[in-house]
Amino acid sequence: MSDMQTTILRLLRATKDAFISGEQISHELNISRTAVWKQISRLRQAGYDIRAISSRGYRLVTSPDTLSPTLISAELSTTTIGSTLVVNDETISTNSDAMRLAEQGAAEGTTVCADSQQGGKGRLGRVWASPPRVNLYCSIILRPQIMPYQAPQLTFLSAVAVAQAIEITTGISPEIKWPNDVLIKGRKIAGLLNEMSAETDGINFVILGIGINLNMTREQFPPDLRTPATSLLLETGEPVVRSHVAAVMLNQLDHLYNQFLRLGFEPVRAEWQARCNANGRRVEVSDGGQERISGLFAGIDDNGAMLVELDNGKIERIYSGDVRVL
Ligand code: BT5
Repeated sequence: MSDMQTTILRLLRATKDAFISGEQISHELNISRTAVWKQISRLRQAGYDIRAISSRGYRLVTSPDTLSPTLISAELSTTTIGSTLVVNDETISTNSDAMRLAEQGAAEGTTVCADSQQGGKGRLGRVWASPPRVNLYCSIILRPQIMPYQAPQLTFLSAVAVAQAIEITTGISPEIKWPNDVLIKGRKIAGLLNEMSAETDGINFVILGIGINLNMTREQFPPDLRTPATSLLLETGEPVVRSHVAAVMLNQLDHLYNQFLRLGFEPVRAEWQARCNANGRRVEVSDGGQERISGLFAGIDDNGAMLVELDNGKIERIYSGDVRVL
């Protein structure tokens, strides 16, 4: 896609549901109105449905739902994230791809997305269902100068970025469940998987793996999920443009990451906690075995551990386990 087409798309998107006149576009790009018309025709050939009314101008009705670096980059306003953007048709796991690139020295911000994954990874060897052409699967390489114990803080960063992106694109405010699930009405819409390479005194790199269910239909979910799941399509009844959601999420993540580097974990913690589904509630935590504790949710600490106030007033720090909000 040419720079001109990218700018025209940006202008069309900026006017949302309204029309933008051919004159305004020709003025912004400093080209003739006939040249605008030619570029619009090319965009239509590429699958964009653009309505034209002679007295009012142009309106973008729908965009093609391909996940391409050009479509995503057209909407990126980032300084770090997406500096290099790779989109694969299919892969085993974008986290594994990003890990390989990072080991070969890929720059901070390098982002790998895929249209489908054959071996999408969850935590603890679990599987992330990754059917083709409907969702977002992406992994981002970061090289922050922080200590290894601070790395879990970055999962909270991506949870907030995903929640904000869903809110911006659909108006729905998702909740976040400690440590890494993004939920809508208690159903999981996104999962996050951080992996890292570190020495004792510092981090080589962190991979932020992000999977968001966008246009996935009920039939595409595996029948044996551990927890109820959903997609934006199921929640709103409308398909979303995947490259748009991807760009919005990467823009939010870039903003949060720069804020994190400047100001530390505190602003992210505050934003995460405001969206947490356990605020003011009792929680029960099990370690997968017999051990269970319950108490009042009391926030997260600097290491990302969940704080639970037991009935005797003691604060327990939880580093892993399954949490149920009572
Ligand atoms: C996660 O694990 O939630 C982390 C998922 C991270 C996926 C992204 S996609 C891009 C990147 N590349 C990868 O290979 N992975 C990352 P966990 O908390 O362990 O949850 C996994 C559990 O969620 C599974 O055992 C299922 O029960 C359920 N699940 C699987 N696929 C799902 C889906 N698409 N939507 C909702 N739930 C799902």
